[in-house]
Amino acid sequence: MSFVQDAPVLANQYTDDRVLRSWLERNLPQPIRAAIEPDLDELGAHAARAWRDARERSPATPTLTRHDAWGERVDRIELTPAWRDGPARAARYGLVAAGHESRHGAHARSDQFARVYLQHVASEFFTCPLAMSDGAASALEASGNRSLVERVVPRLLSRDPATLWLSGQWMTETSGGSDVSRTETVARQEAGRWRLYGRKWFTSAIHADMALTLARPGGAGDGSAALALFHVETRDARGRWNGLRIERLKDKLGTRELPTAEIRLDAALAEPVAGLDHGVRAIAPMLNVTRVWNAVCALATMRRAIALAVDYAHRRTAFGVKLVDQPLHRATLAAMQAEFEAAFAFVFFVTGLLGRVETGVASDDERALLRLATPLAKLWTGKLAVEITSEACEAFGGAGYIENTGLPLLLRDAQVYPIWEGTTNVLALDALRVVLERGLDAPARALDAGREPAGMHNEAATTALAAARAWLDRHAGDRAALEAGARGFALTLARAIAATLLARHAEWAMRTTNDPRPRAALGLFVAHGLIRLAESAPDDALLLADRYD
Ligand code: MFK
Repeated sequence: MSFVQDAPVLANQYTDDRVLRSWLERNLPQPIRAAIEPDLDELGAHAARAWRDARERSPATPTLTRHDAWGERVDRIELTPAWRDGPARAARYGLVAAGHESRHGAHARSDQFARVYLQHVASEFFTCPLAMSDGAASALEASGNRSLVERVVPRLLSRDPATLWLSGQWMTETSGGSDVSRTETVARQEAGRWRLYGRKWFTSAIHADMALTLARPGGAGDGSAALALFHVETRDARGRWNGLRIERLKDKLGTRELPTAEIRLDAALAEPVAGLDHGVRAIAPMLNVTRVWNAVCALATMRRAIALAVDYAHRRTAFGVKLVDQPLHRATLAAMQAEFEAAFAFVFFVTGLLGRVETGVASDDERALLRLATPLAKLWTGKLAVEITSEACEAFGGAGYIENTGLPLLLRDAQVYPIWEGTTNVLALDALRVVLERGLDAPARALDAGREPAGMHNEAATTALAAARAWLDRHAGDRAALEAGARGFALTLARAIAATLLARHAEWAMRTTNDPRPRAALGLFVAHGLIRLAESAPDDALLLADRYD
């Protein structure tokens, strides 16, 4: 009989994840850990089961039925099995609620995002509507609109699937994904009520109960300051769509379980959230929360890819030895793990910071660090998830290119992280703007606070931060050069911050548990280089082609 290769196996993704466990041990007080550990253990076991069961199942996608048998327009969406379970699991584990509840104080966000990190891949991106619901709750709370907060937020934060609401975030139109200032949707006041007219081009999770969306009140001028933020409930009291039609579901590279739709708004009843202008400012708290989700979910995908590749390396033999004993393969896996551990240290630090800011215990410096660190975490981890899932597919050879191994899915899904919630370049420009307006001193002070000596690796981070500052000074006043180099600048800041945080964790791990692995990860991460600064703008001639003359 010919040889049959063992498939990779996932262990319980909580008990098997030393990086998560060690971070929680250092950063969460023991009583909180004890309280949440049973849930984390269940989520980790579910992740392992879901991976095993997925092997037996062909991938499912949602379907849209536009008309019923008699021709009536119904726009009915059938969700996939994991999505039908989504609300119950979200409510049971408080995947949104835990981040807003007071019992764990400033640790609420870290508790929540540990849950999200464990549930994300198994949820088949049900985390997307959860992220938007979480962001909507934050934006509504920040808006000061008491009646909306009282009516809607308890539903978004519900721990009962019967009352849980999901939210969408409808920003993108054909005229602009990054540049929402060209939004064409208009809001008109008719018989004292606001109604929306227009087309939204990407609406993730259209089956949600509500959405926050941007529209231009009739008579308002051009540009983004004239946009207003509206709350829309997607269905009326009888369960019919509220003035919206689903034109089609999107045919996407990945996240195929997600019902992403093009919709037409035709007299959709809506309610202004925070006045009739400055809608981008009003939705910004939502963006910042969903960007943290994006970073956490990108990390979860990296962790899944590495866990599978490492398990396989222990099962697969080539040239007479296990892959894990092949020096180059081993080095490749270690390099992936090192980048992942640094990203983990950064992203979970951000979750802690978000919790501190939201519960009012953060200093002004910490607020400044959170504003900068959020786009940095999102942009870096989005790119890294694509790199690591691509490398993981390769670690399986041809099997990594075969659909029903479940491996290509990781790569296709990962490609969404750098795109949605702001592309890498949009976020790099956001980070640059924050630094130009507010400087780097306050974030650097916040990062330094509580610093433990961590030897030469902290020196590498300090050198990288100094190089980033010098780059800023060198290009001061040269807008084009600053923008052209914004991505390298942002990546340098992200890597320097990550090295600082991982160094701190590595010191702790050695001191308290004699665990050398975080230090080894740090050494490799630093060896990959922290500085990504681009010293000169690309030559304009590179992009010239005769047909553009
Ligand atoms: C599994 C994980 C799931 C994650 C969820 C996935 C769901 C996917 C759904 C989507 O992808 S929805 C589409 C998301 N779209 C974007 O993220 C848009 C990307 N584009 C940007 O972020 C642009 O930079 C932006 C739209 C914000 C630019 O708009 P404008 O019109 O040029 O506004 P401007 O002048 O930059 O900002 C307006 C105000 O908002 C300013 O404040 P002031 O009015 O007080 O001056 C800004 O400071 C403020 N602002 C902008 N971004 C902010 C912010 N404030 C705080 N934080 C921010 N991030």
